[in-house]
Amino acid sequence: MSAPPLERPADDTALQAHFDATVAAEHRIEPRDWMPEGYRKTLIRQIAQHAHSEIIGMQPEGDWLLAAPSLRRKAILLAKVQDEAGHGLYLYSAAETLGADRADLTDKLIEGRQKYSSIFNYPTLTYADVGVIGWLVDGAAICNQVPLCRSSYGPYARAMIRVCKEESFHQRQGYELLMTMMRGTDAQRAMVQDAVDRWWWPSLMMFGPPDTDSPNSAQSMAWGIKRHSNDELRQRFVDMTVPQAEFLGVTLPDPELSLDPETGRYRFGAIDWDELKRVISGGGPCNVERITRRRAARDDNAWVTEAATAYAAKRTGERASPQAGGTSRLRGTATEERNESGVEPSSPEKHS
Ligand code: BYC
Repeated sequence: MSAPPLERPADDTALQAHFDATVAAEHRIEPRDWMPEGYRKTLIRQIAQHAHSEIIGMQPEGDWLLAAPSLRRKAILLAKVQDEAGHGLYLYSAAETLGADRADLTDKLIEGRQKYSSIFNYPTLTYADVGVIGWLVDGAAICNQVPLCRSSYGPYARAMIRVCKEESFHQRQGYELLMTMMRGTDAQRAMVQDAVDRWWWPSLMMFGPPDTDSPNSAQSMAWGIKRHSNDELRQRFVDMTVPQAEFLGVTLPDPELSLDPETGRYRFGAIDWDELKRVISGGGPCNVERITRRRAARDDNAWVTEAATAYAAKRTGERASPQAGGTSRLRGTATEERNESGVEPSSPEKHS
């Protein structure tokens, strides 16, 4: 819920006070509302990174689409990878409500001026990796993103609700795939264990640096953008995942993992923060490959963007002058859809 807008123009102090009160009351900041410049910039930074992660995140699993072991597995994986594309699109749209330009964000990603999640710089070596990404990577994403459904910025929070529903399906399909493989042959069980060994530590790094070394957390939490610290979310993920690993029958590659009887939470070993820094700054096993492919997708498909932009401009012109000839069928279709649903045909609400 958004706080009622100010009734008359106010100076910056009054606007800041209204913003602070809105955040403190757990109401939502909406695109029309005044917001501090730092809040806008932080949101664009985080939402853009999040969107880039979804789009780059299609690559490691997408590599297996042509080699899925059955038609059923292929259909599931195709649906998942398409979902990630959809998540990227909601998130770029949310960033646009803050004044960002989608093409500019993509350029910044490709030029290394914006980040994407470290986790997608690791290779997918066997089909067990598809299952482990669903279980661990989407599991970590759920831990991180469910609290973002309560983020103070309305468009981001609302996008997260749908994203989390789909991530939940992603996690389940991953776990179901792993359960199937664990009931299979020794070779299949070994593949699962090998994938768990390779993805466990990178999954813990997804939550970001430790709280003591996280420059953005304090301000983001004060603004209600982030709801929990990196370490708290990482701990929740470990607590959630250890019993799932036991049920699956795999060993998590951490000899220090043990239940603390006093807190009921799991203690775990030291994370290699140098590895996270290296991967974030371009030195992971697949950074070059991921960005090269993203650049090729942008350049090879520029004609689609140009055609879509020209078509959208044409439609806008038609709406502005309804007497223009030759397009009544398209206009009529749009009007009928709007009348039936009460929203614009292109509005995401229509499909939710
Ligand atoms: N990787 O001050 P901190 C998915 C950066 S995709 C790379 O703690 P913050 C899926 C951080 O950006 C979902 N960079 O930052 C898709 C900052 O750099 P800048 C991905 C990282 O923002 C396909 C610096 O390190 N999820 O689920 O307070 C298939 C200092 O960090 C990482 C999201 O994007 C990292 N792991 O907190 C399957 C969630 N960690 O920007 C699945 C939304 C830190 O100052 N994002 N950095 O240059 C967030 O919740 C927060 O941005 C983070 C970082 C927790 C990631």
